[in-house]
Amino acid sequence: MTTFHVLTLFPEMIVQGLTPSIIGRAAEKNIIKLNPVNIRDYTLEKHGKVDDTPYGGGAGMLMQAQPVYDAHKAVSGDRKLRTVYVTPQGRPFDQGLARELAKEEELILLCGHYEGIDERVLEEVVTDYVSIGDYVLTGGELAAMVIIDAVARLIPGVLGNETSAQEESFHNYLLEYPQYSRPETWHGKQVPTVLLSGNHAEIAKWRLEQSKERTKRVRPDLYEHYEARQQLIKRLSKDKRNNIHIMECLARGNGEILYAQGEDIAVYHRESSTCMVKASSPEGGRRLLENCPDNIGWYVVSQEYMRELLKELGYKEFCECSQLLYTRREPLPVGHKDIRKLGLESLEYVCSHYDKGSSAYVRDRLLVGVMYGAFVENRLVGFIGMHDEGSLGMLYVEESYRGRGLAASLEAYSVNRMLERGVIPYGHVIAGNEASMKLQEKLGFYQAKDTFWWMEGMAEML
Ligand code: 4FN
Repeated sequence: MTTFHVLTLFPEMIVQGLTPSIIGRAAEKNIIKLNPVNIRDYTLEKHGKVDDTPYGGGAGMLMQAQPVYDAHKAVSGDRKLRTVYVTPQGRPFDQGLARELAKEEELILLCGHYEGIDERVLEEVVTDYVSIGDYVLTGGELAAMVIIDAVARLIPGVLGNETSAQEESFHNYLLEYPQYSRPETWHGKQVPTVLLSGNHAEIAKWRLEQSKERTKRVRPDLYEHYEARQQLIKRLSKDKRNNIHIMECLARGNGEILYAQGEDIAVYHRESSTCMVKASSPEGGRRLLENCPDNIGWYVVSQEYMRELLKELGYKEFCECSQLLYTRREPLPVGHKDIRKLGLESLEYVCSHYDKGSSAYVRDRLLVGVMYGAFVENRLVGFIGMHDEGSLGMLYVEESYRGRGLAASLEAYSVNRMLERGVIPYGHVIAGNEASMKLQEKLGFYQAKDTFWWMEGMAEML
């Protein structure tokens, strides 16, 4: 459970601001915890004073170091917790930083008042300086609440399975298209006819055009990134089978271009700390790696020399695999009828049959709502899931239920769900798993020519 500690002079503001919202409901359900801490409770001054005038003169008052330090100590003890000071002098808050903060088990947010806080205590307790934008506020509480709202909704389970934040990331960093609801005519204004046509392809096309037009007009900075990603996708599509993992990462809107020089390309999927790399030569590959941050948890490479270069950097070969993709648009027939989306109640079952990931990872996949199970006589006997970076995997069917097409049904079922969301299903099959290769072939997946390697960083890189 993620805990948000908020050090503030106005704890009731945090409570009242967040309790009625979805975030408050998640706290009620113990998915997250809100812990507002009143800094004033920690002052050693007998009248409860927490502020004083600044040395060197100037207008207003400053929050003193002692109460802030002791409030922080009371929360953190001897632990080194990530501590965010919300301040106009901070790094601009954005969705990327929200995703990063959502990975923490515990966060401390420190809110300033008056003219701010004595610099000396900031030096000792703060790990991150974060700003929500350029305007003058009377206190940091609203900024802290903005951050909590944006971070908490990314925590699996906060929004519930149906509207998971993961699925929304398919927005691709474009602004929303205009939306309409009943009535069809209001103030003489007609709902655009295409939306009444029932033609889903036409509707999707219209919405994308509207999104692009709006983004280009009001946020040219966002649009530029979108265009760069689209262009790279187009270049990669010349060798779709070998590049689909990179293309899908970009197309789903959560791939960051770290490097793109000619045929040397590195795309980073931050949530899973996975960097997908395509190099055209050892020299190009070396230059590419020099331009990647050194704390990347995983690399996916498809050249032997890249594998070797990464070994030199301390990465270990995690697995060798083939890449497979499903390029058709038609859904696959699903033979087995009882396939259901799995929730947390299946955590133990999945963990006991899936040894490639931690139980925290499986829990996350279940909460995000991307795991499906096959049931026989109401008993779970196998499962499949989508990995955090977007590939299909974690396929398992109990020994005594094999040979009756359950694996094919599970995979067909998840392929169909992915097609509904407009993404191209692809996956990695570990070298030597002939049974899985046969299944992929039977379902109509194509195999990429290259061999792929997942390279794992050392634990201390993460
Ligand atoms: N604000 C600016 C320049 C100088 C001061 C401020 C200002 C609250 C304690 C900080 C403001 C804006 C975004 C925290 C603004 C934020 C705050 C934030 C904030 C009282 C001192 C103060 C940016 C206009 C040039 C007051 C601008 N994100 N001082 O607002 O805490 O997190």
